[in-house]
Amino acid sequence: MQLIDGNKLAQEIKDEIAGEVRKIQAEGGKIPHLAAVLVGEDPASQSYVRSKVRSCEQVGFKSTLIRRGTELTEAELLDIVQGLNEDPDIDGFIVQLPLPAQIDELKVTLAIDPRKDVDGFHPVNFGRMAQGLPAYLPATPYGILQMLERYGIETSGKHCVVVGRSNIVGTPISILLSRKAKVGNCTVTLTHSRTRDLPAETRRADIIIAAIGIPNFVRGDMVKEGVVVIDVGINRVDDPTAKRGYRLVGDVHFDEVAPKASFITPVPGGVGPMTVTSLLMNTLRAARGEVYPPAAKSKTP
Ligand code: BQF
Repeated sequence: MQLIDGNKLAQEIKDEIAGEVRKIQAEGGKIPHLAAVLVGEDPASQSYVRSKVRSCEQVGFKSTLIRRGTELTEAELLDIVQGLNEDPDIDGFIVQLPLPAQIDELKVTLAIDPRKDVDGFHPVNFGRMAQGLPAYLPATPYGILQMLERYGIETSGKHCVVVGRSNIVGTPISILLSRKAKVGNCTVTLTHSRTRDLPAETRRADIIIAAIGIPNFVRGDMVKEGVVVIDVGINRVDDPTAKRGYRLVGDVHFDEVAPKASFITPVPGGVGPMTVTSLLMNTLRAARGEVYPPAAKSKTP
C-alpha cells in the first residue's frame, strides 16, 4: 500500500507556482491577485480562508480578504461581487461557502463573472468543463486529477466508482474521469444514497472516489484487493482527547481499507491540501488569460 501524500504534493505544486510568479515578476508582468469573501464566523470557513490567504503569500500572489458579519444581506453581498467583477486588478475571486441562511448561494454564484470564477462553480465553467472546453475546474476534482497524474496512476480503461453526487465533487469528477484526456478514459459509475446494493458497486471498482460526507462510510469488505482509494471526506467527529475537541475523519474507514489498497489518500493531509493548490493554479491561469481570452482593450478614437 502506498500513501498518496497530499501535503507533499501540494508543497511541490506551490514551489512550481512560486517559480512561475518569479518569472512573471522578472518579465515585469502582473502579479496574480486572488480575492476571498468570507461572511460570518463559521470556524471551519475561517480556517479554510486563512489557509488560502497564507498559500497566496507562500507563492507570491497578491491577496485580498473581504470579511463581513453574519447579518450581511444578499443585496450587500451581490454589491461586493459586482465590485470584484469590475475591479481590473482582481484576476479571480471566491465567495467562501456555506453562506448564512438569508443569502441564496446559487444567486451569488450566478453573479460571479465566469472569467473570475476560480472556484469553477459557475454553470458556464461547469458546462465548458463538461464539453472539454477550456474552463476553471472545480478545486477538489482538479486536485484529484493532479494526485492521480503525479503518482502515475493509470486511469484509462479502469472502472471508477464515485460515491456521492454533489455539484462540487461527485458530479464533476465523474465527468472529468470519463473524458477523453490524459487523466481520464475511465468507465465511471456514479453512486449515491439511493443506489441499490452500493457495496456490490464499490467492490467492482479499480478506483474509488469517496465524497458522500459520512465518516468511515467505505468499509474494508466494500473494496477489492489492489483498489486505488481517493477519500474526499472531511468530517469533524467529537474527540475529547484531541486539542480542539474533535478530529478529522474521512469517508473511508482507513484502517480497514488501507491493507487492501494499492494507493490511498489519508485524512487529513490528502485531498484537502490539494484543493487549495487547485485554487492557486486556477488563479495563475486567470492572470495569464489562459482560459478566457483577455478582455479587448477599449479603442481610443
Ligand atoms: C487537510 C471545504 C466542505 C465545505 C466547504 C487541508 C483543507 C481541508 C483539509 C481546506 C474545504 C475542504 C475547503 C486539509 C478548503 C478543503 O489537511 O486535510 C486543507 O482548506 N479545504 C473549503 O474552502 O470549503 C469547504 C469542505
